[in-house]
Amino acid sequence: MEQALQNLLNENFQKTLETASQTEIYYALMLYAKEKAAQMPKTSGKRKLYYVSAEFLVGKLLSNYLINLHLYDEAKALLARYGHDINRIEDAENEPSLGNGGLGRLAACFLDSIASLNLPGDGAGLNYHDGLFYQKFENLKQKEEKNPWITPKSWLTDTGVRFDVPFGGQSVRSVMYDIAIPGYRGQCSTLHLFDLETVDENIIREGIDFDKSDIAHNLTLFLYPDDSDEAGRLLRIYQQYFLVSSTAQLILKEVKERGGDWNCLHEYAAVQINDTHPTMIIPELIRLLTEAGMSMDDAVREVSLTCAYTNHTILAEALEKWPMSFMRKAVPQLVPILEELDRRAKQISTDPRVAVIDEQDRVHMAHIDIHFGYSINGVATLHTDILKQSELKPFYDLYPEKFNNKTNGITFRRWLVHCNQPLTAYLRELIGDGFLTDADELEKLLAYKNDSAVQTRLKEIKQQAKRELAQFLQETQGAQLNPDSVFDIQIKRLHEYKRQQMNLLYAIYQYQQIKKGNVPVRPITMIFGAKAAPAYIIAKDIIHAILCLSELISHDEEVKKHLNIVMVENYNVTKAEKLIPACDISEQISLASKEASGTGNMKMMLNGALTLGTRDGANVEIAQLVGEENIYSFGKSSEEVIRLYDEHAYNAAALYEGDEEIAALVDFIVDKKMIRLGDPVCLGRLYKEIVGKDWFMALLDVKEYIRVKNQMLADYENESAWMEKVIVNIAKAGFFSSDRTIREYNEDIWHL
Ligand code: 26Q
Repeated sequence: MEQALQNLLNENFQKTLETASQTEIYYALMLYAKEKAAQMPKTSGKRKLYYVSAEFLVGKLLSNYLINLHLYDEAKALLARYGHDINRIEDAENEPSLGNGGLGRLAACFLDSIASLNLPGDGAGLNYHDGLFYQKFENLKQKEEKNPWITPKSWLTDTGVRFDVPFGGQSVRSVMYDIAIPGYRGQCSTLHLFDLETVDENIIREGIDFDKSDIAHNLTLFLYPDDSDEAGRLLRIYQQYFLVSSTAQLILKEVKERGGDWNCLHEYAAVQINDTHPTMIIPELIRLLTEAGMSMDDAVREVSLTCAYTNHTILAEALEKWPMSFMRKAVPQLVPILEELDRRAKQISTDPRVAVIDEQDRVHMAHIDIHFGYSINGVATLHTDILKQSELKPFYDLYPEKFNNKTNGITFRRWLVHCNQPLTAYLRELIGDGFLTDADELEKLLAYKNDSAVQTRLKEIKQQAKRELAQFLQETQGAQLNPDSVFDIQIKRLHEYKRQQMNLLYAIYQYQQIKKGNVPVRPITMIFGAKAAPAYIIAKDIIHAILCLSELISHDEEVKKHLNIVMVENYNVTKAEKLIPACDISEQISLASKEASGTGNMKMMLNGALTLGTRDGANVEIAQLVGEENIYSFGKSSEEVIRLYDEHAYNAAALYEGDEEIAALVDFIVDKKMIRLGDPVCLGRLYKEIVGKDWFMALLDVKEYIRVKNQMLADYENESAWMEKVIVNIAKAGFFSSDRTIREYNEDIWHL
């Protein structure tokens, strides 16, 4: 490695390991790792998987490559000999901002597992130049800025492959870039990222503003452009079609190159549709096959045997339905196919709830997937049950055999080995290396749950991670964290259903208690990390309220000794990797029934945090695995919540008016102390939303939440009892390895 790096530094920068800057060393390592990955074998097999997704939140790649190529320790030692810390070298890498949250990170974990399990499968997505926006805080508010990440030398490789993508009236060209995905002790997969040949970053104006109708230049600039107007919504359709048309052409090209026959496409290809964003791949494949001479019946049958769909949400507003008028404008060539699919669906059932095109002339993307795909899965047991029993019940009655559950997972290579090296090293010392390829071996740790030496050492590893996080947040945003306080962390996209606002009410509760002289036994650090969609007003108001309270406390000498509120700027994968090892209390407090699975809950458990959670998503499975005594559950059940919605029986105003304690918390949002610091319009709007509507029922669970969180804080003081629970949580996390999830996808759906 040493000689190779010297050569690369010399060729590219006329430098040596002695003279190169950290950035130059990063580039040399990148080129070296890229070359090594290119030499890895690629799995082949008759049937190949295409995982199609609008998001791939891969995170920084250097360490991930080095770990999976088994070069990490060598690189670290080599750099140390030249006076460099590998972590500082990694700082030079930009994080690709190709995703937004759980669904995108899941896709990245899945690619890692597919490659590590030697399955023939690649990912297909878009090469957004500015990705998800960069979040800045200005005047205690979120401000969006562009987030460029591509540099002249990067992990991307231009494959030379080009496709024409026809839109109504014009045609654009896609360029296929590849990123290699090396598996751990496995082979190498590929992430194909399609870019627009004529993309032009110069059309971006102030912030993230640009001409949304200029599709010949804007298609691959941003992930989820603001879709609050028609031009923005049309752009989303253009983007989706650009992705699926390129992918469909790639699939057919590869099948042909491998000597396959399009007439039995499903024997050569499996397409996993990651939420409804790539759904148009179904009509697009049918269009391409019929244009090549296949009959409509044959094309529909083959495509239906090829495509499978994963549902990630039951929130009505996230279930995509597009007006047919948009489709006629953006993708007129698909319209006859969509109408044909609608006719066929109506032959199967006349129930309007399962129509492809509804009475208002809107096309329901999920309905296409279910009628014309061979599998539909939810992402946690509870979520799949809700899909079957309520959300998609009419479909379950039609096609019970298509429904299946695949509880999400995470790759331990990134979420343990990479992000928590001290914990990994200690686990290897205790239970050997086996857990790195067989995650269930973590259960060997159970033998040590009462071993005080092990508890002490694990506690020390946690303390070290907390000190490192404190230092990082000091350096990056000037925050002062006390590593001896409890670290209570909620990191995820900002959404009302995830209830950051309920956590804010807890912060207000603590603030008021301290003001009354009831100080907590130990200082508490409440950490938030979240981006709000640019057009999601209330979500931005919640961020503003959190920042106002944080500001208020930071100037209050009396309170700040006991309570510190920190909102991490621009929360992303890189920051998650620093936050997760430092977490004591993992906040998983969504309104029951609304969080399909959650994956942060799994990452924090694996890194020795205890969950404070509702009985929602994968929290339910965590509770089953660790036992009720090793998790802090609270809140109304999903059945109760679903009943409240069905019967329109939830009344936030009544809860507010009938309970002085609740009222005191909510009122504080518009207290003079807050108004003096913040924007009265935003704070007033949030107050009104909670009192008048509270669609995600924060007031329903807030009192029990406060009680259980206080119990948790009290329990934290009993170190050995706490650490025993921590050990059980780490030991039981093996189930949540994405290797297990991917094995299940392959056995039940893909059959590769
Ligand atoms: C839809 C229509 C218009 C504009 C945007 C969208 C849109 C964009 C992104 C809808 C949904 C998403 C992302 C969803 C997501 O990340 N879901 C999460 O998926 C995780 C992986 O399965 C789960 O763990 C989380 O529970 C779920 O919230």
